[in-house]
Amino acid sequence: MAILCILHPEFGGDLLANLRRTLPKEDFRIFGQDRVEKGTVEAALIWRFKPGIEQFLENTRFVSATGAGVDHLVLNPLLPDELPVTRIDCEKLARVMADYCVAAAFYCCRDFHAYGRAQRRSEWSPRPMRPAEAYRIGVLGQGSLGYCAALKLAGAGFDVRGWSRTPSAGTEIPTVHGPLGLAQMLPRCDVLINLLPLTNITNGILNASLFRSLPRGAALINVARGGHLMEQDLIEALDRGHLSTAVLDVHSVEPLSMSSPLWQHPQIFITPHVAAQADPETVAVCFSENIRRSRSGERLLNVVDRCRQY
Ligand code: NDP
Ligand code: OXD
Repeated sequence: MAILCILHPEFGGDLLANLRRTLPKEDFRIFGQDRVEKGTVEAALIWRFKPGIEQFLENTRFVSATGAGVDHLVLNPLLPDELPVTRIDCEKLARVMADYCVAAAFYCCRDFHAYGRAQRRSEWSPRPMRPAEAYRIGVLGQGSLGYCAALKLAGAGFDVRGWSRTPSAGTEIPTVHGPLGLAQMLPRCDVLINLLPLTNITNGILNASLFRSLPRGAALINVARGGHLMEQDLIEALDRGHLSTAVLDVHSVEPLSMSSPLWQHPQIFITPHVAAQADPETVAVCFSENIRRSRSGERLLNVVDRCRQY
């Protein structure tokens, strides 16, 4: 039996080397590159679902995402309904994401974006400065990544609130939940950070109506998925001056098309989906543990709830 892989175009080579080191006896095949017999795939490891792979998944025991997000799998009607889906949920990934969120929050709050534009005009124009505790930050999603980011932002001095679907118990961050909680939180967010999973419910959540609920001058940081954001609504909110800045790491189409108006927008800062990458050694170890568990009939780790879609 083989392990079928679709790997990240840039970082996949490193992962394959780690997988081969961790599971030296396994037969790894790359989808679209290596020959694969139908019915011989024991497990699959997928960075992004590619149509056609489903025909090889009929005897497959589980499919693992190579990262934390599983929308490309669980929202895909081609993925067999009963196939267990696992994901990467590790502390190192959460820490790297939290670093990005803290950097992006200071970038917005200390006006680095405006200073970058002023520099390009050779313009010396100091702006008022305030300490971190003067800024209220809302973090959408209080899962592995959102909670770690919220903690690190609070540690940096920001006044942080979190939002989740269900009530969070025993958290060090004040949290609200559900639609009512969101309506209460948004008017007090100088910066809104999105760390929700993309599901049928959260799709398009960063839209004109949500932006209207934010205070004038608020900034948006989207590090979750491009599908959360209604891009035209964001551009309008920035152009009207209702939002000040947006930091976008994720995009509805990746790589972001050269013709996208987001690239040239003066209030948008773009990074190429690099907020956090699961460390290849950790992915290989987690996957190898699930192979062992699946063979010995034990419960898999980090199984996604296919009904909840995350
Ligand atoms: P988790 O599954 O651990 O957490 C999800 C959180 O979102 C939970 O708090 C959950 O609430 C909340 N949530 C889900 N649906 C809703 C809803 N309808 N309303 C309110 N809250 C909701 O996810 P992770 O923290 O591990 O990852 C989050 C996302 O980050 C990933 O799905 C991925 O898209 C993105 N990501 C981006 C990366 C990048 O480089 N840009 C890297 C890695 C991940 P509850 O607690 O009640 O269940
Ligand atoms: C992930 C990602 O889901 O990198 O891990 O986006």
